[in-house]
Amino acid sequence: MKQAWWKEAVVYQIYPRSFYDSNGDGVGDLRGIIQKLDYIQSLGVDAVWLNPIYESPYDDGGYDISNYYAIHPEFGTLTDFDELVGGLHTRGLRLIMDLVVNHSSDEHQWFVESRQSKSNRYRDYYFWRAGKGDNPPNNWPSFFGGSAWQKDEATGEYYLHLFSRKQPDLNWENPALRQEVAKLMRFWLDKGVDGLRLDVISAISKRTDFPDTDTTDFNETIRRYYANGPRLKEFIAEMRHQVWNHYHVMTVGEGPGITPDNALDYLDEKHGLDMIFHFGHMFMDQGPGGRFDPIPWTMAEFKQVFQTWDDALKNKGWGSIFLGNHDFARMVSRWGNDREHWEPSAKLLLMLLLSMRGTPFVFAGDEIGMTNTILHSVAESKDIETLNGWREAQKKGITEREFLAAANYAGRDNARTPFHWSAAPQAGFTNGQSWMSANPNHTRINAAVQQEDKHSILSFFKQMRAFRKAHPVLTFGRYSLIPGTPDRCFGYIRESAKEKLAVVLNFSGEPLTLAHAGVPASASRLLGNYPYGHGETLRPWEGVIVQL
Ligand code: TEU
Ligand code: CA
Repeated sequence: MKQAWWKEAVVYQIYPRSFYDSNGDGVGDLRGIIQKLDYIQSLGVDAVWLNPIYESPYDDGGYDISNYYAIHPEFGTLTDFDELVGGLHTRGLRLIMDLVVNHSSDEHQWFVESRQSKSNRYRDYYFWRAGKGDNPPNNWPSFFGGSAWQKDEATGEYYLHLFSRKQPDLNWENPALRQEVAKLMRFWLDKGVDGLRLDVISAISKRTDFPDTDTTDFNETIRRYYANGPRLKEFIAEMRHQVWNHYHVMTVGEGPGITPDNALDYLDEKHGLDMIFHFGHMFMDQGPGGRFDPIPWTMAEFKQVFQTWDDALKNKGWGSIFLGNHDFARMVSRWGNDREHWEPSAKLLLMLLLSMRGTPFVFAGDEIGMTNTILHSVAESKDIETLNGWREAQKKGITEREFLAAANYAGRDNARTPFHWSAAPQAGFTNGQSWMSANPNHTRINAAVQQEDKHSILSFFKQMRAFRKAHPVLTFGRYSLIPGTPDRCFGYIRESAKEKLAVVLNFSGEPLTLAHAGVPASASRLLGNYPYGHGETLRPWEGVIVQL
């Protein structure tokens, strides 16, 4: 297994709009990140992934880019960007940019032209099809509700948008478009960007005959119709050969629809991606209706996802490990216990994240145990997925109370509230009027109070990050689940020629013994998430790492 910086890195994901506002306009910005570089460095992380910062009408949190060569004015300027890159690099930190090239904004010049006429030179930068009578070209649903096709009056044809109507899908069949993408990638790589997180890269190759989906299970539709298209490997290889191989750039592809069986098709350090984000955990509690159709998840499934993906990638390719990001509920609320066991369960999840094989991606705020928020009405939501989801729910007679329960459990607003810097008003995120209300619990949960507490979640995160660095077995060692343990016990072995550790995590409020995981009580304990005491019995949400 070849060494590489991104295999040993811990990546810190920042949602710029909610991280820190330096100029009092209520919106996080690049200068705000620059002012927090010492905090970021103090975490012991190695790279920062920024969600999109390009010019955008912000219909979908910046994932609708209207100019790939400019910084969104609310976030700052290209000069600010260069200063941020310099600030990161002088601290030995790397920068991963989020690139959205499955679709653009409908306000991008290419689409403004494309929609004007069927003969416009940019017409084929997007997918245009005639309808079937008064119906769209096929029955594909959008991720954001309704049809994935929008009729455009100017030419009477429909254009494809897997996401919002303001996010028309780019036509990668068109070599001219692929050259445009290569060019914009080079622009950012020439500015010193060290990595690219490629948004929905699994969907860039379309089945251009656009067959109807034959299932109502949305994630099944993604897997069989939107992702894994006929030329996906070819398009990725073209970018690898034409662009990425000419830079020391890491590429991580966001891959909804990629499965353990086909992941290796896309992972290849010469012809493919370096890493992917898979969605084994993320879609586990989504019913056939997708995000707002939540179903219960089980620990058996949760553990199995790790096993399945480790089996898929252990000999070739490299995994990424994440339990939350800007698209999902806060991990301590979703997988832990953000009520009576908030602190130990937040630490336990960080212990899991940082003791798995693969590159951990930590979402800003999870290092201090930020929790889900509560929308009291759908109108409070800032997320098109939730707002559109409510529009669709109403058509099915679902009440606002029922929909809010699903949105407060699984909605993306949970992950996008301002970062909790302190107990000050608006969590110290801004001294203006924040674009999104801070979670009221910032008075209790914030970086300032945790910086001073050696037993805080923040302090534990730094300790755990240092522990991972001191024990390469956690990065490169073999992973094997300890079988036959009670569901609430997630125990696994990390093993190399030099070291063998057992990680035993009590995913419950019930006591557990090391014997449940087949670990001798005499095993020497190297690290735990409880500040005091330890012994044979693991307390609620207690995690330990022992030497075997
Ligand atoms: O998300 C793509 C996606 O497939 C899912 O990961 C995610 O659940 C999404 O919210 C739809 O439910 C990427 C970005 O991470 C997301 O923020 C964007 O909204 C989306 O692409 C479109 O660019
Ligand atoms: Ca600002």
